[in-house]
Amino acid sequence: MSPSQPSPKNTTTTQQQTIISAFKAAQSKYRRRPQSKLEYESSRSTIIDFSSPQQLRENFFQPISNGFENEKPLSFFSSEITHPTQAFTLKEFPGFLYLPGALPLSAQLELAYWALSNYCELPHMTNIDSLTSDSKSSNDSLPVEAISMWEHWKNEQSSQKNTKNAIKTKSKNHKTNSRNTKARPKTLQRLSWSTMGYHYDWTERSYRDDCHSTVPSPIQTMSRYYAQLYFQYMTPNQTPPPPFDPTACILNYYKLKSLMGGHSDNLEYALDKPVISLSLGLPAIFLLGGRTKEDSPVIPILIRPGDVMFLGGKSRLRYHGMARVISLEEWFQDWGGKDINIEEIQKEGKLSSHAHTDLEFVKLYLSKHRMNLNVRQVLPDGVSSILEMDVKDVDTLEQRKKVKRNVD
Ligand SMILES: O=C(O)CCC(=O)C(=O)O
Repeated sequence: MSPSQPSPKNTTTTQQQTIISAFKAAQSKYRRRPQSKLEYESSRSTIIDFSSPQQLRENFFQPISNGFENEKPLSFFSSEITHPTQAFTLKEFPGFLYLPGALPLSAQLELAYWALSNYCELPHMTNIDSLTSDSKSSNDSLPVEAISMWEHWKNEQSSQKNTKNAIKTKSKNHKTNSRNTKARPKTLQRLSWSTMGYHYDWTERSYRDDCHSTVPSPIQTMSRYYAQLYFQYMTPNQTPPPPFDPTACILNYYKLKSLMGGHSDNLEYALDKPVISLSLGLPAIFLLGGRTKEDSPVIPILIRPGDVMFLGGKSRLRYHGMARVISLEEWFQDWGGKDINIEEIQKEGKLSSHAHTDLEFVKLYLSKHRMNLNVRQVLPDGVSSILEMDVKDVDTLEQRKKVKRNVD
């Protein structure tokens, strides 16, 4: 799925009665920012916050431990990822695993830097590339981007900071240019997703053998590490833990008003492997439901930056989506969010030199956006092409196509 702006309600009307799916109802409820202190308190008490021990309801949460604390940390650029100190499952949702704050701040900043400067550029595909290629036939004058979206955005931010007049002139020129040439530059403002590895075909809702780039090796290494942790927690008797081949990765870039409609990640063929999801930047209210959009309960979860979540096992195909991105102001005021202390990060020296130089800009972007990176294994172990899979697995494919139609 890709982040989108709000759309009209998807409802079914029968004899003057409006039926809204359980998922849609939860989405409407949690999309709204509470308007009063009372409303806020009552909404907050229903949202699961894995970082807030007073909110953990015994019958719901299951803290799990595997005594990994002393294992060797994973090197991630100049940063280090250590074993998480806390892990939770939800009793009613077997196969679901949540590691609050697993990704240290330096690794979050490093990942955000690469997500902005590299993982949204060719050969990876973005929402903008797909729009651009659609419109290419009707508009040959589309500009070839000379600089990356990241460089462009940084330049823009610097000039906005330096002179107000410059902004006015620039945006005036920009408007005139846009009108004259119909050119819509590839900018971070328009970016909502990027795919690495198997590129997801959003129209066909499928992966294709002939359409992929290489998943960057830091993402491969990190997701293999987390997949191993997942299996160690969830199936501790299985030694060694099953392999995980990170062959598809979707990076979502959310603006404050973005949401993600309910869906099930049902297009991969390796459904015995979890989807690994890492979040950066602004927090959000994530919704986790049942096998279809009609199923209850639909659980709202507060996802904080640095949290790592897994949908695997019996929860692999659960319906899920993202109701609301929480603003920085609300995050600091109501949820105990803390400002990123740049000096402290710099002193730690745990960022690659590239990310270090751009730290202020990464922080600025993260103060207004959320990013979510989710990694999947597309094909079962030992299978090397989708073609092979389709022939072998026609029934499953047919079933999947049926399931697809359930998606909002
Ligand atoms: O942003 C999120 O947390 C969810 C992303 C997601 O569900 C997806 O990309 O399929």
